[in-house]
Amino acid sequence: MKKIKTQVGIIGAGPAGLLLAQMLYNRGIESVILESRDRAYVRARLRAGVQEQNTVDTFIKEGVGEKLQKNSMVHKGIYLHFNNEKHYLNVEELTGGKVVTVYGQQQVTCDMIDIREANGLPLLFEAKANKITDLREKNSQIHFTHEGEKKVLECDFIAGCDGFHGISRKHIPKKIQQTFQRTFPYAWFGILAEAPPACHEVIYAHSDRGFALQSMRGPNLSRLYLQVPNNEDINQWTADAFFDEFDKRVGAGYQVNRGELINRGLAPMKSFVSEPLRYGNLFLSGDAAHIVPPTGAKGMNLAIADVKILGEAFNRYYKDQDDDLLNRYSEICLRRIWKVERFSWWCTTTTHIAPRQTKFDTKMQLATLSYLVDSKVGGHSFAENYVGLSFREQF
Ligand code: FAS
Ligand code: PHB
Repeated sequence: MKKIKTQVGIIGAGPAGLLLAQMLYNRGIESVILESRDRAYVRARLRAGVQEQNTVDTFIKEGVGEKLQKNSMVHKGIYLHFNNEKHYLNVEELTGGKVVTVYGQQQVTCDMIDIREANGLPLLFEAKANKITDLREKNSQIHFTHEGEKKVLECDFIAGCDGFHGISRKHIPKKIQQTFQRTFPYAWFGILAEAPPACHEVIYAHSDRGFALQSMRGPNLSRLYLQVPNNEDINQWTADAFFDEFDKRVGAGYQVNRGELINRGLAPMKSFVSEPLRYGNLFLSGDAAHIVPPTGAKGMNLAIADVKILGEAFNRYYKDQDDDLLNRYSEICLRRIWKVERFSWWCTTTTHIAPRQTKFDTKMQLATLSYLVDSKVGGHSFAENYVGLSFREQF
């Protein structure tokens, strides 16, 4: 069986795996990325849109932010629509200058793939990791299938960046693993429409008909979401039915710009955390370790925050033979992960209408939203989470 060796074996070419590989390359550490899907599939995935300042700064610092700097949109605030009113939360003012950036996960994924391949670095597509062994030995092994052959990647460390449905989390022994989860009784029906967004910044809309969100992927691309039941048949919807419903939910005089639907998808909503993030030579990052409902725009940002710490931990190990940050990796990440899980859960339960929700529940949601817009403290609390919490230590 063919065996290849490297220092860090990375499972998954999503934002976590690709950024980690770039960070290691910048610090002279070898890695190989194994990605089960083909190149076209990975490059076509839409997903996240809003990036925290920490995420943008990290992409730029690691040399993958050039196109982001040219083509992204900076947002200084958000709109909250409720009770058929529209309110602006000036996030920049509330946080003393911090903003968010809209640049799709798809775009940043393609940028990192292009740079990885331009540098001639190993990124194996259609390479499915099947098993991980020897996690408590000096060298660990990833057993994978590639080009119809069974192969082994031998490495010092393994980064499980293989997302929620990957294999790496399953290699943490049940006797030390704890998982926590909540599945929400609704999902997001998301579309991409060839039409300029009617509002230049993101709109979060609470309505008795359900939640709606207006975002974008460029000056002429609207990214729109509607809360729907988990089992919604999204193919039954015509474009006009979607746009009509969207206008009703956003309200306050808003009129969506209509255009051709070029993508539609149904995203389930779940909160999930698996502790710890490490077992022996295996380190989990991103969706492999945690999932948040997309309402707070945190999924990819949390993945990047994990990797920023893991990349620095590997750097200190190989450069200074210092394994302290590797040993503290799980504890440091979980401290931030749980705060972001809370924010994402709170954003979701405050803005979405649950089945059998009572009138009192709805009044509590409206009072919370009203508090955000009427109170500087309430607005600041939302804003500091939205732009991205700072780390307790600097990395
Ligand atoms: P990813 O899931 O992106 O990447 C994991 C990679 O590992 C995949 O490419 C997968 O093919 C690969 N893999 C899996 N098993 C493997 C194996 N055995 N061998 C090799 N490779 C393997 N976040 C937001 O902030 N806003 C949003 O609007 C939003 N919308 C989303 C919609 C959907 C449908 C989904 C699923 C997620 C969404 N997210 C959103 C969250 C999303 O952006 C994730 O947080 C982000 O992709 C996490 O990145 P990674 O941890 O790299 O995992
Ligand atoms: C998106 O653009 O996909 C997006 C924006 C804001 C969110 C969630 C998703 O809160």
